Order: sequence, then structure tokens, then C-alpha cells
Amino acid sequence: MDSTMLNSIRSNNHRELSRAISDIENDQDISPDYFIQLHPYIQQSVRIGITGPPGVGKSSLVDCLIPEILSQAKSVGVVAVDPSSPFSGGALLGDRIRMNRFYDNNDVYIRSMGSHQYLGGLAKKAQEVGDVIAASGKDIIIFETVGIGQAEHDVVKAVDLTVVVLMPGTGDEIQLMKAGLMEIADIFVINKTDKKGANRLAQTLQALLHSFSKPDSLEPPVINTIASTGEGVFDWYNLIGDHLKEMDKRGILESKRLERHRDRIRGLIQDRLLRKFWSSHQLEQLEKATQSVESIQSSPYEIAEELLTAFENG
Ligand SMILES: Nc1nc2c(ncn2[C@@H]2O[C@H](COP(=O)(O)OP(=O)(O)OP(=O)(O)O)[C@@H](O)[C@H]2O)c(=O)[nH]1
Ligand SMILES: [Mg+2]
Repeated sequence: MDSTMLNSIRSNNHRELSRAISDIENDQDISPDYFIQLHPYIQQSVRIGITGPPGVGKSSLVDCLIPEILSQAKSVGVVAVDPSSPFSGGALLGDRIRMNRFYDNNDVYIRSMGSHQYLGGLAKKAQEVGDVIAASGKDIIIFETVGIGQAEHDVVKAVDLTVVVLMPGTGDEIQLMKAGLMEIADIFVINKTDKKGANRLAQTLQALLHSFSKPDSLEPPVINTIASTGEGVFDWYNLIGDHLKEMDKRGILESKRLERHRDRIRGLIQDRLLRKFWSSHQLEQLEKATQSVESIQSSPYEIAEELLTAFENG
């Protein structure tokens, strides 16, 4: 990155920001220098993940949260990960409307991002996208993901705090345990509490949390909302702030960030080594060694050994 680009991002030029994010998304070869130069300017942002089953109201909640954030004179970046998932009904349209509403507001940046397989994984991409948005000066960065697969677990690795959203009447409790959402939640939101079964869901959830919680661990609070009217959103926003403070006080935030830092270093080295290893020559050798069905007769360990030895011997 040249200094003009860095300055553009730092002066909150959303067009330059979008360009940078597209480069990251498209796996353009971005030099490490790019991120090294960004690094001094990314520390002030808080990164929040919002996940949950399809259609529970994640986007609607984010929509309500944006004005709350703005009313505290703070700025926000929103990244909707895979809004075009086949499971979602009209979310993309919803996201479009949202985008238009804040279109010319410099304190709101909204962007969607695919969740397909990226080299180095979605977590890496989400972290890098988070970095450039942070460098533009946003106070809060929100990642919205549908909690049905691997994506939310990757995104959790890129955030400080994770909110899991549920709704009554869908047997979410069971789904939640299956999907391992229990372990990743810092805060639970029960949305659509205008519908039947909200109390029952809250009670089941509390009981589950109780049985899951380890001594001295910070039990995730549960809060009710109705995103379609905005009810409870103000309290939810405050709860996020309070919970972050508590996580900070207990050193949880710091250790999360340190772990993330360490993970990223590990990932970068893995990436670099893999790229180096799979030169066109090595790919050719793999092709050659596995050209015919007969090659299945050789142990994969044997072929791997040969490739590794060739690599080590230059
Ligand atoms: N009754 C009721 N409907 C709601 C509430 N919140 C959201 N909805 C509706 O639920 C539908 C889904 O809302 P979204 O905000 O798109 O949900 P989402 O979780 O972002 O959905 P995906 O991104 O597709 O997983 C929309 O039709 C909303 O209008 C609520 O509190 N009560
Ligand atoms: Mg959505």
C-alpha cells in the first residue's frame, strides 16, 4: 500500500475502504507491508460478532443498533458475512435497504462478504477486513453471520464479543447445542419476544447456561428484544458495553486478543509455508505421482515423504 491509500483509509474514505476490502476478498496478493502500516491505527475498535439461526432477526437487530451507536457519537462498520445464503429469505434485500438508509452517513459503513472458502480461511479474511475498517476510525465493527455452519466459528476468532440471537418457537435450544453455539456466546439475545414461547425459551436457556457454566466463569447474560419495534435494543446496547467492561476487568478481553494475535501469526506462517511448498513444480510432481489409479497402491505417506524430501533438498 502506498501512503496515499493509507491516508485515504485513515481519513475515512469509504470508496478506498471498499476497494481495499475487495482486494482482500479477491485474494489479491497484498503485501504484508499493507497490514504492517495499518496496524498502529486499528487498536481503538471493538469488534462484535452477531450470529444465530437463519431468520431470527440478526439484520433487524443490527439495523436498530446503528442509531443507538450513532446517538452516542460513535461510528460503526457492519460486515454481513454471506447474506446470500440459500437459507435466508430476502436478507439481501433487507441489507440493500439498510445500506441505502445510511448511504451518505460517514459514520456508518456497511459491506457484505462471501463466506466461501478462502485461502487461509474466513477467520483470516474477517480479521483483515476488520483491520481496514478499524483503520478508517470506526469505533465499533459488527460481523453478522448465519449460525449454521463453520462461518460463525471462524468469525468468532475475529471478534472481541459474540452475541448469539435466538427466537421462540423453533426448538432453537436443541439446535444451539448441536451447533456448538453455546460455547461461543458471550451474550444471548432472545428476539421476537412478541411471539409465543419467549418465556419458556428464556427459562430453558438460563437452565442450560447454568449447567454449562464453570466456576468463576462469566455466565452469558440473556436479554429479550423485539427488533421490529426496537424494544429492548437500548438495553441490549448497554448490556454489550457493560459486558465488555466486565470482560476487560477480568482479563478475558486481553487474553482473547492475545490468543487471536498468536493465532494470526501461526496462520500467516502456515499460509506462507504452504504457498512456498506448492510451487508449480510440486503440484506437477503430485499430479505425476497420482496420475493413474494404480498410484493408490502406493501409500499416501510414501508419496508425501517423496514430495517433502524433494522440497527440503531444494
Ligand atoms: N414478529 C417479529 N418479527 C421480527 C422481529 N425481528 C425481525 N423480524 C422479522 O423476521 C424476519 C427476518 O429478519 P432478519 O433481520 O432478516 O433476520 P436475520 O437473522 O438477519 O436473517 P438471515 O440473515 O437470513 O439469517 C423479517 O421479516 C423481520 O421483519 C421481531 O422482533 N418480531
Ligand atoms: Mg441477516
